Parts: sequence; C-alpha cells; structure tokens
Amino acid sequence: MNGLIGNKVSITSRKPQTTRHRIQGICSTDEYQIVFVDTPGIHESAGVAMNKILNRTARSSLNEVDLILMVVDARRWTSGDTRVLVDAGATESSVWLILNKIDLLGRPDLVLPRIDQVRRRYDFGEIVPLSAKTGDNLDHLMTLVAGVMPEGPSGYPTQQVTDSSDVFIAAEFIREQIFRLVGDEIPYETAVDIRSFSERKDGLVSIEADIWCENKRQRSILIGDDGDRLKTIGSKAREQIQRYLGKKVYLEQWIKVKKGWADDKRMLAKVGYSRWE
Ligand SMILES: Nc1nc2c(ncn2[C@@H]2O[C@H](COP(=O)(O)OP(=O)(O)OP(=O)(O)O)[C@@H](O)[C@H]2O)c(=O)[nH]1
Ligand SMILES: [Mg+2]
Repeated sequence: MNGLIGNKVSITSRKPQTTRHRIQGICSTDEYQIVFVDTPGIHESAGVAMNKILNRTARSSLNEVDLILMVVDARRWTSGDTRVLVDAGATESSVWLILNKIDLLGRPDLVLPRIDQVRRRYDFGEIVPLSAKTGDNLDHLMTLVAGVMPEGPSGYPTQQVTDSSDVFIAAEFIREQIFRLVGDEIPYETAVDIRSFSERKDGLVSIEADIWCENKRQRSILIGDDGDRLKTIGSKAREQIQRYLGKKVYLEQWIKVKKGWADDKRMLAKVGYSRWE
C-alpha cells in the first residue's frame, strides 16, 4: 500500500502481525482518488484478546471495500493464504491476487508458471506479479485498479495521504522500530502509547511516548546496554516521524511494565485497540 500511494503510512517489518490496525492510504491524482485499506493478517491462533481483535479488524475490512487485493509471497502459497482466501472469497467483492516479492523469485521466467499454479485456487479477477520493494509493476497494478473503481465524489482533500492522526502515526513509527530492532527477542507484547504530542511555537513537535511491555526482562532488552537500544529505537523513529510530518521532532520515551497487558482489555483500549468487545 505504501508503494502504491507513494507515501509511508503503514509500518512494515519481517515479523508477522506487524500491522495491527485498519490503515487507510489515500492516493489522489488529477483523474481519481483511490483509498486503500491495509489490514492485519488473519491468524488461526486467536488465543489472546489481541489476536481476536486483529482477526476481527481484518475480516470487517473485507466487507467494506470495492475490491480486495490479496497479497501473497510469490515464492510460496501457505495454509494461512488458504484461510484468508476463504474469507475474501465469501464476500461480494472481486478478489485479485498480488504475487509480491518477485525480486526474490530469482529468475523472471518463473513468474508465468507461478501465475498458472495459483490460478487454480480461485477465480481471481486479476493476478498481478510485482515487487513492493523495487516498485516493479506497481504502476501496472495502479492502472488496473483505477480502471475498475466505481465513480463517486472524492472524500478527502488531495494532499491528504491517510485518515490516521499524526499521534497514531508517531506511535506506529516507534512500534515499527521496536519490531525491527528487538522483534526476535520480544515477540508481541509491546505497545506504544503517546502520552503527549504538542507543537511548540518555533514549529518543533515534542512527543512523549510510553512503551509498554510484559516484564522486567523485556524492559532491559528494550533499553539495551547503557540504553543504547532505546536510543536507536528513538532516533530511527524520530527520523521517520520527521519525514512524515515535515517538521523537526523531539522524542522522549519511557518503558512501562505491565504483566498480561495483551490480554487486558482496558489496556488494549488505551493503546488503540478499541474494537475489543
Ligand atoms: N524482497 C522483498 N521484500 C519485501 C517485499 N515486500 C515486502 N517485503 C518485506 O517483507 C516483510 C514483510 O512485509 P510487511 O509489509 O510487513 O508484510 P505484511 O504482509 O503487511 O505483514 P503483517 O503486517 O505482519 O501482517 C518486510 O520485511 C518487507 O520489507 C518485496 O517486494 N520484496
Ligand atoms: Mg502489514
């Protein structure tokens, strides 16, 4: 979605379950405005409260769009993909299959056989191979999508790239760095809560963020030796937030420990997972 709209509004990492919210990315040109909706994946292990929320967020988004772009890794089809296809196929919308990461296929002549293989799985409206990383074939997908969108008035000012608030984006960019830098050591028990966000008279944006984790061990992993890891998380996130806002940012972070927060509905609501009931 970031590649399609030409702006980074949805965070990414190697770890599964990076996307935890329904995130809109808006693309406006002279001819059209298209609103893309990025969703969490659908996960079978819906044990803790958060996983149930993620699945619900993903499934409800499926029913409110004109077209579903199901993105899979071009190299392999997984049982998880089959589950998602069951849900996508049960909607009224047309489902297109996006074979992503073709840059990792190795040989260009492997693309057509892959398309032939996946074609048997469902009556996809289109099957589009591309690479979100290199941008290869993204413009082709955009042209195809623009060609089938229903006509209607545009809902957003042309310069707007998402309906997410700046506060939400700031929290997400911090969470992205946590996932990227300590994602292997701290599975999923982190959340970011923006305590304050204010713009000073001189234009500098001052942000105070609480990073929640489950226990003291995770706390010390997040902080790192002499606080170096937390510093890296902060400086990389700050760079991203500055780029997004186009303003100078001052970022201060605190680590908070609360056991079982990912199963605590009040806490989930506090950090932005409001659809828990
Ligand atoms: N080589 C390559 N890597 C890619 C491409 N697209 C995405 N990635 C990488 O794949 C990883 C997962 O990407 P995400 O966008 O976070 O994946 P997702 O499907 O949204 O996953 P969740 O949000 O966790 O459900 C990241 O490390 C990306 O950098 C691509 O076209 N080529
Ligand atoms: Mg994602």
